[in-house]
Amino acid sequence: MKKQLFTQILVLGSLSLGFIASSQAQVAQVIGEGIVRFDRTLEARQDRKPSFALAHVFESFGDVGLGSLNEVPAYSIDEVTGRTVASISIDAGTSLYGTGQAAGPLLRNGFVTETWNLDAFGYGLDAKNLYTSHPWVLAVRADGTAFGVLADTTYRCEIDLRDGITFRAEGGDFAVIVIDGDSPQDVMLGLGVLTGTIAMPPKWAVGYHQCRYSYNPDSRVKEVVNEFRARKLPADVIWMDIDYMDEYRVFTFDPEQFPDPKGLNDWLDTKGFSNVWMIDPGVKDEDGYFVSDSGDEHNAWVRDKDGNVYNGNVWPGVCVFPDYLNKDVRNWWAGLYEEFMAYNIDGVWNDMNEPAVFNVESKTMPETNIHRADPELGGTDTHARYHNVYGMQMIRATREGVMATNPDKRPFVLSRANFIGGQRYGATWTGDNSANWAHLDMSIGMSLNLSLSGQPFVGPDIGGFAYNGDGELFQRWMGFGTLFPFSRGHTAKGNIDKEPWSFGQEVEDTSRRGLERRYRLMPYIYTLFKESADTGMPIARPTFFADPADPALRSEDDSFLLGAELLIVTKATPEGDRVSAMPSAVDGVEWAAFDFPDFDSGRDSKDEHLPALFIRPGGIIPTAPVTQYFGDRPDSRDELTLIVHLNADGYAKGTMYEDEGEGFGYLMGEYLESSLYAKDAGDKIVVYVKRVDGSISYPDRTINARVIGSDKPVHVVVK
Ligand code: MIG
Repeated sequence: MKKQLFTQILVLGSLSLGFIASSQAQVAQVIGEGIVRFDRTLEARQDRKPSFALAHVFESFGDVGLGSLNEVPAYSIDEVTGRTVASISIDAGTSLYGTGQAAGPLLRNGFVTETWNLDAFGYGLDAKNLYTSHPWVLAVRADGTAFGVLADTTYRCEIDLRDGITFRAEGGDFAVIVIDGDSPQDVMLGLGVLTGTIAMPPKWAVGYHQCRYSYNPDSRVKEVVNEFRARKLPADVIWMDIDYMDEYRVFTFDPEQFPDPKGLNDWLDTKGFSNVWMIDPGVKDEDGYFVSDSGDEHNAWVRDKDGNVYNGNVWPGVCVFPDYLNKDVRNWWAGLYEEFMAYNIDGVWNDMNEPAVFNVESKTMPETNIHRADPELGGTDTHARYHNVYGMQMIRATREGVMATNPDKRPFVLSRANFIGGQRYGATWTGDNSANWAHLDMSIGMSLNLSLSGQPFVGPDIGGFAYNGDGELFQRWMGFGTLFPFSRGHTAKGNIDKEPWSFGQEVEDTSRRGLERRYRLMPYIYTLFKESADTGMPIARPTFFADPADPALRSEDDSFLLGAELLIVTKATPEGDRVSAMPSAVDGVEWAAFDFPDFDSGRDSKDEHLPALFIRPGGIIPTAPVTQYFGDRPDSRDELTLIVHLNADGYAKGTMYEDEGEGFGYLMGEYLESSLYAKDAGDKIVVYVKRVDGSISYPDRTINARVIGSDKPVHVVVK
């Protein structure tokens, strides 16, 4: 369908038969396969502001008449608010998703949200705006075909889904981009083309992360790490929150509590732990403090409407704020990481970058503040215009600094504030959630809607950030939280301990099983990261992706898919009594429940606190032996177990991507991509593992296959 449209447009364009637009009429141009960009008028097109969402400038393939398109936004100006309005009507049976970090359920029909990045500690289910902004809606029609709508504006923008799709944005005209697709998956690929994709992370970042506000002093960091290893709880990363700093001055270390950060990081290396350290945007305004002084010299700070350096209060007291919209400032900021990363730092966490400001009702800087944005970004203009991309430009600069310092390593940056397209620079999480059942429940839908908005490397604070919660809540949350793309336990200052062992043996055992599942599934999960880096496909996907035309799946958000093959069915209520809608059987073959029968951890009875796992009919999931961390047991690549579920034709397939897990050799072909096939050959089942791409040699290894529901002998052939 969309291919036809594309060719038709190209023909039109090349014959110059495109219609002639009057300056007052709405215009549309094709910018990609199935992708059309609309402007309210020809003038609006000519004056269009540079896009932050798009990965690069998209030239037009030619104009297109509105009459030939499925979805056309109706533009107007709201006379009361002055906002520019763009509406798209939807047919009955159309389900709406996306809108970024939306509080409440997965299905967004009927909800109103707004893009305005906000420090929203303790947010509720009715939050209108949260930490990140994604003016984007994915619409799935009754027949399972889909389209996506991007309002390409950085300004405050209401997304009203009560009657169709309506964007109401401040700041004047904006383009609307519509992606038309045969399926929601198809639309996600289009979004990947438009807004870019994640970079392949270091493999350690795909492991489990342990955080709290804060692990201090350094001896406490070591204690926690030693517990993980002693208790055989797989984990890869430990996080240093703000208390490591010298009175919250960024790029400094508390001389008493963290006297030797390099020594600490070197010690962590010996334990197989990677480290992530926090850096905030607010710089203490203080003579003699090197960041403050050198920022002064570089004219780095955001200014107020009168041209004075803007001051706001954050952790260190009175602060100044780098103007990340400006290239020279980004370069200066990037340069600060050279010395910092030399402490053997692996990853960086940029927090508070909405930016959060304490002493004001708006919780951020005045909208009248001035940013000296690069001409290509739009030039000097107000904070109202650039507020929603402040965090995104911060992590852009951070990433550049980390890369420049360690050019042979893959950077890992986590950001609290972000904007659609910001997946190009870092991962994101769902901010300061709370330790209660409503938030446990919501963490699934919220992670999925972020995934559907171009942010695949995402997850919540497992266990809940605000408040304590109890062991049962923690146990259930760890059970499925270990399967989110970004998997990190975290909690706020003053709360009880929330490590996997903090609630006693039973909770620890469940946590271990959850963690072991993640590490067993690592070959599969890592393959999904590669797919996402290549194409923009989400890693965690809503269950309706299994069958987009099935109306029963459209509001299902207790379960989710990892990739296309694995369905994870959680129990998201305290009673665990809510029944999840399951994808239908395919030609009579059901999705099959499976588990790892040989948990190392003792109890062999089924753990009711863990989510149930199902494999798609016709799917193959590659798994590995449990490791305690990436790089543990170099020989673990010597063994693989393929979990196979044959479809009605006695056939299954899958794929597997492997590389060194670090560095950029993979960009030069140093990887191994294998096709996995299984086929019922009557008296036996034959499983093929076949190289399709990449230059690294086959590891010498044992490959086992477990065919669900079959007693036939299995024969594995490596080709
Ligand atoms: O105002 O650095 O969302 O994860 O632990 C709180 C302390 C500042 C907010 C982050 C949270 C982090 C905390 N930060």
